[in-house]
Amino acid sequence: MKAKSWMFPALAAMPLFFWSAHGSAQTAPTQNPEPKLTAEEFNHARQIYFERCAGCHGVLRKGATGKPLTPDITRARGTEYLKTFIKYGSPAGMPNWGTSGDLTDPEVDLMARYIQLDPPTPPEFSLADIEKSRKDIVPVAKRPTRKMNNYNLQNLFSVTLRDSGEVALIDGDSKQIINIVKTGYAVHISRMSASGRYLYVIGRDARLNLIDLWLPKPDNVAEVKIGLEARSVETSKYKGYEDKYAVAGSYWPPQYVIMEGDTLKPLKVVSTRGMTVDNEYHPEPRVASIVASHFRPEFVINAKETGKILMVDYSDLKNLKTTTIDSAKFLHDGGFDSTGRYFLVAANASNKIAVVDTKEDKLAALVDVGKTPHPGRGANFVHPKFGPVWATSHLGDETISLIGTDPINHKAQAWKVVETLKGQGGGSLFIKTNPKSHNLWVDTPLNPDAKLNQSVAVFDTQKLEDGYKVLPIAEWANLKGEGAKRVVQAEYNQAGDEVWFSVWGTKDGESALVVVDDKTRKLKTVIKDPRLITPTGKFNAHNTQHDVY
Ligand code: DHE
Repeated sequence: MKAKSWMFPALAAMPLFFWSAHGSAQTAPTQNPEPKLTAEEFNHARQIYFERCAGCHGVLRKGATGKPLTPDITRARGTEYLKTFIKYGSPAGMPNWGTSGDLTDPEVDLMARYIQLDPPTPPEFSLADIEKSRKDIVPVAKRPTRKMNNYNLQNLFSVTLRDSGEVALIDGDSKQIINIVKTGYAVHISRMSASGRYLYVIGRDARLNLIDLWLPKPDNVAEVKIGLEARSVETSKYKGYEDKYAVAGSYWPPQYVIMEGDTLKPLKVVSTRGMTVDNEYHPEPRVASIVASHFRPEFVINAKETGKILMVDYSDLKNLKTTTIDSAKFLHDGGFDSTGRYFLVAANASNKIAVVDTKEDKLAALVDVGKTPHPGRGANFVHPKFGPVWATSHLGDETISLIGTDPINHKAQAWKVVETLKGQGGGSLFIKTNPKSHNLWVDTPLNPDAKLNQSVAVFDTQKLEDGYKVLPIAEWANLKGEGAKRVVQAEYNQAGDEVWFSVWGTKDGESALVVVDDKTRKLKTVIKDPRLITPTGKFNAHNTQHDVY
């Protein structure tokens, strides 16, 4: 990857002692001495930190999903301690960067030293900067006025190719790759426009791509860089506003951007800096998940560090109205209940799920769950005893919490954990089911035990007392070579009768998609192709467009 502009281009010419001068003012006398890094090492470490660490620990290293890593803490720990943690990970969700093959021993050593230095602060990114970066690849006037291909677009999958900076568009019916589209680095999510025509793809490097699925071969028609680091994008879905606006949230700078849906022209940038739910100022409240309300012309924008949920009314961008809902820290990922009215979002470091009523714009509840909930978008099903529930698994323990979501017919259970299941282990990232299925799939890609991170657990939602079965997904993929083979994120096809898993290999090695027959839980097919480099998230067009999970 190319060096970023905020990577201090003058650094290479600077003497080494320049860096060792930083941070010493905060250093307590009992701490370890500040490690020395060459300019080259510093730049390499900063790049690794951006790609691997910033998401959990924050650009300013104040902590969120991961622990704070400011020099007052890291220098008290010292290089050897930090190296062990980075190399082997922890069952609470810290990946085993060394033993997985993602980082070499010298890189582990480098990172252990780097995080004992003061974090550099990247620059801001204004509306003018965003507009300057925008590319009108196929102007609206030159785009088709009707669908120009024969693909069943509702069953198309957008598959993140994490380390190649691309998405694979795969025809869910034939399992053939339609196109490999260039996108930002380590794409995080893909979202569909309300009409189902446009696909929005956001990279970790905050590059947003707009793909027109009506082209003879679906491809990019516009692109923009909305900041320096980002994870989320969504489009306006309320009646009368279909496909009109897109919104993207950035981790750095901490802000969100509302754009024209078909050109990505930025219209409004709003900072999220401010007070936390504990009334302390936070300089870096990163924008985590964003969803579009079905009940009002609003985006539901989750500010991670402040624990504030912003209901942003997009009906009048000049006189922008926002309802701010206090919940808990640190907000991360989430999804709707089966009716689409309630949004359930993980406040992961608080071990809570916040429930927002998007019809009334109010917090419905804060529900205590297991350690560090990480639902992805969660899983909705009808529990045989307690009625409709939404489920989350956890990064920090092996439990799965089922929360009642029906305040009308099952009032006593609404917004309470009605049952806690025991899964394979901690390190779970995503849980999934489908309205047409009785299977509840729970992955464990961040568990350090290869047996767990290479398989998936599946429950029968109608016979939960039977416990789970384990499917050896990575074994079925039969990948060549050593290294990580993490099984990650189940996603259903449009019909809800097959479920796709990524087997996330190393950048230079083989990866695959494994398709399982949902009814028999048997292997249906393995999709392998040299172009499928490190697949992670998969987004079925129908399920993403209609919030089916
Ligand atoms: Fe994700 C969703 C942030 C690590 C794959 N991830 C999300 C969302 C956020 C987020 C805020 C919700 C977006 C939304 O709904 O609008 N993810 C972060 C991080 O900050 C974190 C912890 C660290 C980082 O550096 O990025 C992180 N995520 C990962 C991974 O390591 C994963 C497994 C692979 C990767 O791409 O790096 C990963 N995240 C995903 C996926 C989703 C996601 C596949 C969407 C799930 C869905 O079903 O909608």
